[in-house]
Amino acid sequence: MLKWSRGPHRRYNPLNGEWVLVSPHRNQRPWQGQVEHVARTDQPLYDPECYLCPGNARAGHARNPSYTSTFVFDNDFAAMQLDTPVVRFEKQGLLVAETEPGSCRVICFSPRHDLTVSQMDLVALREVVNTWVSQYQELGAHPAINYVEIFENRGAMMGCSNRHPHCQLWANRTLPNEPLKEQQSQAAYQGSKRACLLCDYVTLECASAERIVCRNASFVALVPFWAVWPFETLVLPTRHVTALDELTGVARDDLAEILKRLTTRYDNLFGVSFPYTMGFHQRPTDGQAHPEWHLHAHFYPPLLRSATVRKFMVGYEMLAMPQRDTTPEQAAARLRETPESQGI
Ligand code: H2U
Ligand code: ZN
Repeated sequence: MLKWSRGPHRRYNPLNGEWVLVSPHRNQRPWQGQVEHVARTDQPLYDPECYLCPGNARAGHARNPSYTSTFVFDNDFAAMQLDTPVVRFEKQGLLVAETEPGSCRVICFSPRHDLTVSQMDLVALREVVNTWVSQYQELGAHPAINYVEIFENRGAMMGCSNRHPHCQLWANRTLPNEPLKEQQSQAAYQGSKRACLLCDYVTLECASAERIVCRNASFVALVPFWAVWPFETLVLPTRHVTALDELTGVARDDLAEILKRLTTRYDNLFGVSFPYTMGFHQRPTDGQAHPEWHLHAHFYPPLLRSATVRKFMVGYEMLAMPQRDTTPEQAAARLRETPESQGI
């Protein structure tokens, strides 16, 4: 990849079929744009104003129980409702709409208000993994639900409304756009090569190690060859697993472990509680086997070159294609150099 580390080029994302423009020579340009504030601030263990802390009031008349581990509730402002009847509207193929039944939940990771994934212990994180598995199974079993999206927004700049460690789950009837693109790519690859796209990709990446950040017995975290966000990573099981429910007990422990290690590296990279959006992509819950699907998590952190410079998808990126300056190889090397120990 040596000559590719200097000149402008584009890279193909085989998972979603899209291209990204890579311009390594632009890395040194001056920045006079907005400066973000993402300092690490001390949080109380319990915040009486927090709508996710145990025992506190939420919107409407709901009140959280005095939970001691994870806690799941139906989102009080759910974007979809399970009992929505399916109705379609169409005019000349130009005006098309469909009702969308679905369910939205919030999963609190811990009763502690002050923690982040990077700061939680492995026993507590394993409980989060267990909750993800059981929620995926429970909602996925509902006849109206064909896809379960589990995602976490972390930090105000990613639109997260609350510092309490939590994620969201949106489950609905149709495949959302991003999983749909990945479904089509993985099915096409499986059809033509009789192999799993991401199994083959993991094998390629592990052979070169250039973009690997860290790994354990069941998972690898890497900066994908086609990364768009500056420190974007992909967390993948190294053996073929279509969804969270197929992970063995050991692999569930290993998922908790690699998430802690990766998020600690993120925090240490810029010396702040690192903002990001992360989420899982996995087998649709439409009752089909979907052997083409390979479970993975995407991490999309917005920070660019320092803790205060943020990437926005605007201009050329909105109108033409995404672009990045730092190569995925440089980003992987920086993440690899960053220690995994707490409080650096
Ligand atoms: P974010 O931090 O990612 O915005 O998620 C918080 C969610 O919590 C958000 O979807 C919900 C919001 O609708 N919420 C409740 O369900 N009840 C409340 O009392 C406040 C917020
Ligand atoms: Zn709280």
